[in-house]
Amino acid sequence: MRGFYFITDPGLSRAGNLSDVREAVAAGVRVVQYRDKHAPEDRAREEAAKLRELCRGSLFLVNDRVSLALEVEADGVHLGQEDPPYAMARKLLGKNRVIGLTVHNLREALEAVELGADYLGVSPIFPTRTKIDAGAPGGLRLLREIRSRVAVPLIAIGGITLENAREVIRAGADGLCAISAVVTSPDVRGKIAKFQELFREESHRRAPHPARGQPGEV
Ligand code: 3NM
Repeated sequence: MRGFYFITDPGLSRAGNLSDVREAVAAGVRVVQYRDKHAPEDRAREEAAKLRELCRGSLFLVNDRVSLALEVEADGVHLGQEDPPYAMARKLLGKNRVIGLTVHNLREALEAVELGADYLGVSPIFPTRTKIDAGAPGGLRLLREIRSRVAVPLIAIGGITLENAREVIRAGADGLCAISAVVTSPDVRGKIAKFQELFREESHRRAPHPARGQPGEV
């Protein structure tokens, strides 16, 4: 889970989901999430199946749509607080698939860990225009607070750019996602590579976390 976490956004993308995911995989991204809140089922199925194939070497997750994840043999799902409840998703997906949960505060984070979430999306860190209902930003303070209490991987999201990513990593994020900063770029691969470079630069200065093993471990 360490490094850049890619999420599709067909509304913002310059080149489209397929191209973006190809570029992300070429940049060495280890986790790709297919997120399209509006695509009708048949189009979503067609696209997710193609993305699944592109992501054979990476973890391929589907946002929200558990049955779609099963149909295309995704590696798991990412669920928000309003998406299908964790227990139902776990029952359908079995114990080997990954389930990530979005959390907005410490209480939700502790609940998510208690439920058995494989990783947490901590959001939004900074103000974002990409998700209108993202709520008030929790800032780096929220990330540090959750980090101090939780050992599962934390993926930071919301308003992250190349300019603020380093402090997000330093606050304890294992991974981060930047949607608008990446998919609106004419060079998706190059942009992601710059985020990956920050992780490499920062990994040597991270102290080992007793609950998480050595820095740089995935
Ligand atoms: N979820 P950008 S914020 C997909 O807060 C998503 O749950 C969020 O986009 C949440 O990197 C967000 O352009 C969009 O700010 C993040």
